[in-house]
Amino acid sequence: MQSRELDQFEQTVAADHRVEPRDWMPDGYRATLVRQIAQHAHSEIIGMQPEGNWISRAPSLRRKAILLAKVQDEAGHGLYLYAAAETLGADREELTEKLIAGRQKYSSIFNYPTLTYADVGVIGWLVDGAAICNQVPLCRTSYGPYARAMIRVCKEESFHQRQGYELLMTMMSGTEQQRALVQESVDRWWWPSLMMFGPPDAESSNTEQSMLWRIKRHTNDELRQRFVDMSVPQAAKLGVTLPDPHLVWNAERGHHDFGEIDWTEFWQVVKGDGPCNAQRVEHRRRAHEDGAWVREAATAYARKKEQAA
Ligand code: FAQ
Repeated sequence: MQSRELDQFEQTVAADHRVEPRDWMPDGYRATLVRQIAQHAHSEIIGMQPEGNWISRAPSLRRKAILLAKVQDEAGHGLYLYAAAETLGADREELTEKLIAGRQKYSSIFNYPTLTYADVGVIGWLVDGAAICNQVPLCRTSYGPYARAMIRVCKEESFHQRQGYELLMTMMSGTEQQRALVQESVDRWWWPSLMMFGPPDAESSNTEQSMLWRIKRHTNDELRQRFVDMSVPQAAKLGVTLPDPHLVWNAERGHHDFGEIDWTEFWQVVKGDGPCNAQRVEHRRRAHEDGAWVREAATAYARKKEQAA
């Protein structure tokens, strides 16, 4: 016989109410959330690196200020998400150690290099665009603290996407060379952006259960399709070509058809063998070690305050 607690949990999820930290929840639900939220937090923190690479070389003070603010926002998103994972009993220090040891994942997209300044605009447009597509439905995810964190994160990501698109619009109305830089960058980032949504549904080990628990509200392929349909008119308005000869409107389906994603490349990157995996993790490890004195000082200060109280 099913326990009263499980009944109550299932009713909460079925009624689209939120599960809160003190509520009873199945172990698998808790473990899935810790896995997804930790990966999401790690992605935000590692995701600071590709764009951070251009802060010192932004072409004007205005562009530098915008980029600094964006990268700082990503740090903030990582912190909300680590805090959400802590409400499930996860330990932040342990999560960071697992990331550095390669035992927890982060999004494949951040293992590609940022070779030109146009990449800053294209990351804003396509990577933040894909992130929004994936995360807006997570504002209705069944776990309360994650859903609430997503509301603020999505507002900021939308702003990021607009700044990327505005940067690209400016470059596209510039010189021939600037337009060529944008096109070259779109050619490199388009396919990795489609990979952000995860493996095809048939190979997605977690989707079915996560949909039943209403952690995920749409499948990987549904969200990828939504992103393609959203990006095609944006690319046309911008004046760039998406690098896929099979990309065509299918009136019957009411969606764009698109070419086959290179899933061999995707799994290679996910398993740690992408162009920048080693560099990204090494940078994170160094930053963590360099920050040890700050954590020690903050802990000592908190202890002192506690004793004084
Ligand atoms: N990269 O069964 P599924 C951002 C793994 S934030 C690496 O389909 P699931 C903001 C997956 O973990 C971007 N690994 O998995 C920003 C699983 O492995 P596991 C991050 C991937 O969880 C913008 C295995 O493959 N966003 O961009 C990837 O149901 C600009 C099987 O996959 C989030 O994390 C991948 N792309 O669905 C920052 C959103 N895809 O753990 C800076 C929340 C799959 O079983 C600059 N997460 N894997 O060993 C999600 O929505 C889901 O976790 C998915 C994957 C959709 C990513």
